[in-house]
Amino acid sequence: MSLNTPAKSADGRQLRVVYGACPHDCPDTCALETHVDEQGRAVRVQGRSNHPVTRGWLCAKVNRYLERVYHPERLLYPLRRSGPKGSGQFTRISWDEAIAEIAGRWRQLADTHGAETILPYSYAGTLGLVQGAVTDSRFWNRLGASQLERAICGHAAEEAVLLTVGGRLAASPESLAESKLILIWGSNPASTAPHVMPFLREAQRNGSRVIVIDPIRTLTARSADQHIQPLPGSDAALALSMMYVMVNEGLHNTAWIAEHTLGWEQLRERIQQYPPERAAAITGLAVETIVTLAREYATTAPALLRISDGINRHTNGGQMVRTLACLPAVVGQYGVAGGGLMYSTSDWLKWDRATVGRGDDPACPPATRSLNMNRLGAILTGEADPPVYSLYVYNANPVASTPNAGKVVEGLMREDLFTVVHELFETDTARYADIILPATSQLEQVDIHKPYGHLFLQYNTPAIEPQGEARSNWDVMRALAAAMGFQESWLTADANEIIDEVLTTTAARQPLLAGLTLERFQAEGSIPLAIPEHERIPFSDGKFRTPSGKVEFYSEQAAAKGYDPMPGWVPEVESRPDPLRPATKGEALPLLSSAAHHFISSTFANQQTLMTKEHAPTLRINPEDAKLRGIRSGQLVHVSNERGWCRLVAEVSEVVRPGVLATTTVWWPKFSPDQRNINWTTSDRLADFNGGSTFYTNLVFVTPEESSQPQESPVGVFVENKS
Ligand SMILES: Nc1nc2c(c(=O)[nH]1)N[C@H]1C(S)=C(S)[C@@H](COP(=O)(O)OP(=O)(O)OC[C@H]3O[C@@H](n4cnc5c(=O)[nH]c(N)nc54)[C@H](O)[C@@H]3O)O[C@H]1N2
Ligand SMILES: Nc1nc2c(c(=O)[nH]1)N[C@H]1C(S)=C(S)[C@@H](COP(=O)(O)OP(=O)(O)OC[C@H]3O[C@@H](n4cnc5c(=O)[nH]c(N)nc54)[C@H](O)[C@@H]3O)O[C@H]1N2
Ligand code: SF4
Ligand SMILES: [Mo]
Repeated sequence: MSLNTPAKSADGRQLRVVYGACPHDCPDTCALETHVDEQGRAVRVQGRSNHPVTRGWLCAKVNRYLERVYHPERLLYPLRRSGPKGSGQFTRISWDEAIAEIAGRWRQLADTHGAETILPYSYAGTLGLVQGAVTDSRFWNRLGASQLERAICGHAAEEAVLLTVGGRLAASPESLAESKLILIWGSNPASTAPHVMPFLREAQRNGSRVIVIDPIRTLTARSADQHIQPLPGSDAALALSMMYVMVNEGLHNTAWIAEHTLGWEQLRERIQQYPPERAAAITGLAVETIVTLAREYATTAPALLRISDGINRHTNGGQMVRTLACLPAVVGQYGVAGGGLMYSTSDWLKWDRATVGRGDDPACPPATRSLNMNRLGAILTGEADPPVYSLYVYNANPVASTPNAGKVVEGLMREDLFTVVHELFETDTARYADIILPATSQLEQVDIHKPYGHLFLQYNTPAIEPQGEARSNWDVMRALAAAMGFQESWLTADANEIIDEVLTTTAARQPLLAGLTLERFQAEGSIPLAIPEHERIPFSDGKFRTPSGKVEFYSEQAAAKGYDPMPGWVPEVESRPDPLRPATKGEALPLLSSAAHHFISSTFANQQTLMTKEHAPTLRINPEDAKLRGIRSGQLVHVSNERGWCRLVAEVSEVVRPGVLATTTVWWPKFSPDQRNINWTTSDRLADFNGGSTFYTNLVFVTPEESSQPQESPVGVFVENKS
């Protein structure tokens, strides 16, 4: 085991300090240090103090990382199902037995039905290069398994940004200090990117105003200078109307638009359809609010627009984000220090794709079909042809986290489906497995992490030995490759060899990696990308990565994909026809199920301390709507639509406006009432762009449970069901 620093004394004990990276799906990608005692036990995980974004502290979740690593319910050995599917009955087996059984089943499937009847399903358990991207591709390409269209999170937003400016480039959050106006639009960094918050506070101290635009009064909204609360799914209309005000008051940046954009005349026409009176009727905001916001945004510089993926999870999410991405161009704020769009830093560096996946290697069969992960339930219950006969799940918990989860369970119950789940815990998904494999935590594995919220790469040195017989994702791939008789060196290489190779091939065409070697990462842990000072503000050279080299208001690429080539607003597929009319008692209302402060998707939602802090799977409902339905705080409510139902604990609250509902996700079904969560109601319909998810386009009926009394401590609801 390699170590980053020699023995160091703390608390009177000799502790080793090991540098690492937070592996979770969070833009902060914190630099970690783990303190390990003489017995090889990790005693502390903390943020590295010399990292300019981590700055020595971790979030409420990862502060509790050791509870996760040493959790009494960690899976320690491979298991084989010994009872009916879903019964949770398993018997311990050896790794050799497990690998031989999986390889045997897959060989048989490949021979009889073709390898594309095998589907790997994974997402955000870890964002590491090796335990994520390489594991997601190499072995599966060699096998010829079905590809997974990884569209559950930000697919529509990514495409929207690419169509408009051609690259996901943003400045590092340190740059917020230079902004004079910051619009945080459909994003909740206080919970989902907490290391942005000190920079936001600094900006406020420097005189910047922070405006949050979110249907929910989130933690971020509460600390802002102004909170604007539009109806969900209406934001494209709001943005177009802001442009209307700017254009009609001459506040737009004509010179910049002329030089750097394509399709302004068409956009002008579109804008004229959105006078503030019309936008007010769509968004539920006052005309005055829209006009003032437009004027402030157009006349304050630098003005930064921050978005994240939350806002894209609607049936009109792609167009919503595309319209927002046009706003900075109308006021000429792209390329300005402290201005522009802060979405993601993902495209500063792209790992060399051919090395990561090896899909072009002659040993690999031709590329297979790609199945959209949002449709998992449908895929398993008849949509796929040929059917999927084996599902291999890792880095994901689909029974908790996919839309229309009831359908996923239905699929997992199929007797002719052979399911393998590689996990740290017996999640609701693992319960339906035929074979469960134990996975390592981040303290037990090697990896390197590319952030999407700042500009440092982080290497992760293992701090402790694997718990029990746990193995990393990649080590399982290597074992499966060997069992399948695949002998390519790129399937036998270990994690460090792969990192070395990917760094080398990527550096050959990416000057940003100059001098960033494996050895340096092993010694230093965290290293900034070598971006020259004058290139640190994206698009400051006026060059956009679109086909025209300009900001594309009009996008030929969008047209070719069958989308509206111009930004625009359409109502969500599920929406109240007249959202300003007070809702009647029996009417379905839109429900947002956004990120919980103490979980990351369903990760951490089995740690008692964090579950207790998160309180309960609640339904936030405005006092007006609650009164009409006879709902009191603490009472169980029945939440349903044609897809399914679940029960939540009511929280009557003004954090939502009348006619809008909210809950936080993702609670484990098995720790929820009736062993089901909100994803029994969410839709597996795809977004307007790129096959994206639509969790937040979800109309539900809410009724109080007749027999349910308000509970002092709703936490009991899930603890009771803990099995
Ligand atoms: N604590 C915590 N951190 C996380 C996660 C987590 O689950 N918990 N998840 C991680 C992952 S996977 C992701 S993708 C990111 C997500 O990070 P965010 O995008 O910040 O999180 P969300 O909660 O999905 O959405 C942000 C906000 O968008 C708002 N929103 C939804 N629809 C609309 C709309 O139509 N209009 C407007 N204006 N606002 C809207 C929601 O009310 C919500 O407050 O966070 C990452 N970090
Ligand atoms: N209703 C609703 N549902 C949502 C969302 C929402 O906002 N609302 N958000 C959606 C979003 S943005 C996302 S990104 C998805 C995320 O969906 P998923 O990617 O399924 O994320 P999690 O549910 O956190 O499950 C990740 C699992 O990976 C496991 N894991 C962690 N590290 C490793 C490892 O190294 N190896 C292996 N084998 N396993 C590991 C964890 O224990 C955990 O159980 O959820 C989506 N679901
Ligand atoms: S989840 Fe985000 S904020 Fe928390 S430690 Fe990881 S990277 Fe940092
Ligand atoms: Mo996500």
